[in-house]
Amino acid sequence: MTDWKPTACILCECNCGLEVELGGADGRHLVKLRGDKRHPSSQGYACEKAHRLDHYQHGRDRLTTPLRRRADGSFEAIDWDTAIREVAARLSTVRDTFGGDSIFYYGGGGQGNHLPGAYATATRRALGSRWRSSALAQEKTGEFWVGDRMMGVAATRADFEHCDVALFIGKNPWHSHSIPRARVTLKGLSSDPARTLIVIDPRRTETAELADLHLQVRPGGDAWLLTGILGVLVQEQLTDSAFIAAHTNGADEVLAVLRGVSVSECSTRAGVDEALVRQAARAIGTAKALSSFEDLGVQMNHHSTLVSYLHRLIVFLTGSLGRPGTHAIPTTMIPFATGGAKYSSPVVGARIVSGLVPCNVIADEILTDHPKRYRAMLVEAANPAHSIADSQRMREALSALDTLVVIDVAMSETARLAHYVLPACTQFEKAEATFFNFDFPKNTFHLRPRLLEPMAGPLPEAEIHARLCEALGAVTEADLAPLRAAADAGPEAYGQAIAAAVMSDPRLGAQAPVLLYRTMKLPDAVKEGAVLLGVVLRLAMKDAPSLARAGFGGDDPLVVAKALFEAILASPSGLVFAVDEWPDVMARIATPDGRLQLALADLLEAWKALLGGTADVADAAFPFVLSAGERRSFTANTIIRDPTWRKKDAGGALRINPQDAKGLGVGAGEAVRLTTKRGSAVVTVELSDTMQRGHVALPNGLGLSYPLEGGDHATGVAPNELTASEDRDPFVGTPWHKHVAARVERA
Ligand SMILES: Nc1nc2c(c(=O)[nH]1)N[C@H]1C(S)=C(S)[C@@H](COP(=O)(O)OP(=O)(O)OC[C@H]3O[C@@H](n4cnc5c(=O)[nH]c(N)nc54)[C@H](O)[C@@H]3O)O[C@H]1N2
Ligand SMILES: Nc1nc2c(c(=O)[nH]1)N[C@H]1C(S)=C(S)[C@@H](COP(=O)(O)OP(=O)(O)OC[C@H]3O[C@@H](n4cnc5c(=O)[nH]c(N)nc54)[C@H](O)[C@@H]3O)O[C@H]1N2
Ligand code: SF4
Ligand SMILES: [Mo]
Repeated sequence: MTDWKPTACILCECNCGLEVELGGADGRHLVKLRGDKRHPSSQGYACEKAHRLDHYQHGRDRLTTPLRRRADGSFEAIDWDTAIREVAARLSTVRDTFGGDSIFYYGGGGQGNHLPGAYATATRRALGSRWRSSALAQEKTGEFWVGDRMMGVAATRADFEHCDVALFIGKNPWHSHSIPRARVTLKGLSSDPARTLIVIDPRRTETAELADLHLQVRPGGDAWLLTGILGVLVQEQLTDSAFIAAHTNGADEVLAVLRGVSVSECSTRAGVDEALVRQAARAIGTAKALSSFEDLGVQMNHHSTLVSYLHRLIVFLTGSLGRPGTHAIPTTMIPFATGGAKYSSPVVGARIVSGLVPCNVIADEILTDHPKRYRAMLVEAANPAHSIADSQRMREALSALDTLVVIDVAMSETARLAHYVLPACTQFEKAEATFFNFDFPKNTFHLRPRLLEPMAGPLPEAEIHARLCEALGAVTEADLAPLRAAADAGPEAYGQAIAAAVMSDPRLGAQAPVLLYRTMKLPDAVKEGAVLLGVVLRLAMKDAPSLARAGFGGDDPLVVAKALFEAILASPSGLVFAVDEWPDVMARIATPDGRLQLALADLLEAWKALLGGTADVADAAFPFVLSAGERRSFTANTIIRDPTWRKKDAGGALRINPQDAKGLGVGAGEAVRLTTKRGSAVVTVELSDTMQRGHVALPNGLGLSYPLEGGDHATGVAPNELTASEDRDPFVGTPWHKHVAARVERA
């Protein structure tokens, strides 16, 4: 009999529920894995990557002890007391000398772990740290900014299960997922003659292979293509005029532009046959229910924020919001995307969306003598030395800091540059959860109990932050003692005591995560879930009707929060925490007058400038367009560092069209030199007729140093050795990783 234990996959934001059998010599290996049918969102689904998770748990470069950098750059092991004392002392010295806002926080969670970010709020507040960022500021901030201004809400999600027309723009969900049970949903769309799957991608991706209509856009041509589609919608009267009249402002200005565009010219500039553009636009315009999703292919590309705006126009002009099969605004566990851009970064004045400094300006905010520069940095569950554009410059910036502290499970590229490295338990050695569930009308949440006892050395982030806050003097034993006493008296007394403490004293309010973690009585397997009590209390105050429909009703938010919290603890395979109704969506539009704002002056101006401008001319020295960082079968950012986990494409080949390869005189598996204005690398090629001519693609997450036989060894190319930080969106600073001018030569 197999002893299946519930957990979740940590390799993409779907976090499919898994069941795992432990085994191996020490009983700590993840030997058998399968999808967990009881998980309310994934329902037993899992892709091929999940089966290889033992490579994460047993990485050879796992950190087992705190490390301190020596003067010669090497590391020495230190004990936890020394590490916490010295880190707290160094960071508080930076705070006292230059102000807490010179301490920058980066990360807080990857694809499977968002509890660290919740605990880190206590440390950040103890330090007075204000500025922060994460990978979201190199992908989603353009979409959030546009969403916030048009809807008063950063983002929507789409109901691909029930739509009759599905549109993916720069998104390959066959591999990258991001929607529950992606392959099941895609196959359902593809096999049903009554439904239409439309894919906009320069490459004939696995998703495009399933599509009814593949619009094989010229790389970077999406603004033209979406304009062409919008032009057909307006010129052929396929818009939803009743919806436009009832719910939008500013339509006239947008429609005036679209009445004047030449669909034929747009199609030419986009590199797509005009008949196909018209066919796709008609399918979109006559859809009963349109669902759409834009992702990195456009969000990390030229005109990215403009494209997010044009995409929103397609959704709103067709009235594809607030009905089954269209777009929705789900109830989320935390409001992690706020959208608004009310202030700008302290050194270069970059627009800050959702509270996140654009990743591409971080180096500029450090490498300067500006008095407001960042002097120290706390990096947690992220690898910015590898994942942010221009690795060379990021390394220079990270090395220029007074203090760099990295909390990670493994010796990452960023940890190698740190003054202190603090080892964290893996995501199977502690309770974990993410805040990336956006399903509608039912949304789910999954607190996974720990699967394995922690090993000696690493600590959960909750414990690390608690110790740091204690060492900083932000939480004292005198604060904790009464709460412990209340916990002894029972849950009622505890709830009242903690609520009274955090509401009466702002200092304690700031330390709520630590107070909860230190004093709540919880089983060891879910101890790190303590912070969720505060999270669900906020939810109970904000989204009571949605919680009530999921079975967590009541007039007193404290009682509702307690019931939901207990249900979370008692649901090791996840639970439905919110049930919405479609009419809720329109009621959630949070613009001042409750209407969708279609005319955004700055984006309209950029759009008109594009339409009136001449075509870009490629630099003859760099005739190829490189997409640096494609999602493939065995890529998962830098979560799994061991290259042997990759069952396919072990070396991370450069994909190139066979005709282009022939022109260069290179054959399959041969090496080429790939050069951009920023760097150069040698890489083997994979000939693929899925690539259009002139377009080449490198996978993401490769080029990691890893101890193999004969010493540290990097497999494949680290994509950001080839990207430049100035290549970014003019509005929100998102990088153009998918559109890097490159040269390919025989090596
Ligand atoms: N297997 C796997 N899955 C993952 C991840 C992973 O590392 N590996 N990472 C997760 C994360 S963090 C994210 S953000 C998502 C990202 O998910 P996706 O955005 O789907 O991932 P990418 O493969 O980077 O880019 C998508 C597509 O953009 C296309 N593209 C390139 N240039 C253009 C262009 O000019 N126009 C258009 N329209 N398309 C273009 C590429 O051909 C590619 O098919 O994936 C998540 N899922
Ligand atoms: N050129 C190019 N660059 C890109 C992209 C691209 O397409 N092209 N994609 C971008 C995107 S969309 C994203 S999301 C980012 C991803 O890049 P990052 O946000 O930097 O994150 P990851 O690569 O996921 O790194 C996760 C880190 O967390 C560590 N880790 C794993 N588990 C735990 C844990 O439990 N606790 C702690 N403390 N650490 C843990 C891992 O060892 C690893 O060092 O990359 C971005 N960079
Ligand atoms: S990689 Fe994503 S889709 Fe695949 S099993 Fe893991 S969470 Fe699910
Ligand atoms: Mo991402």
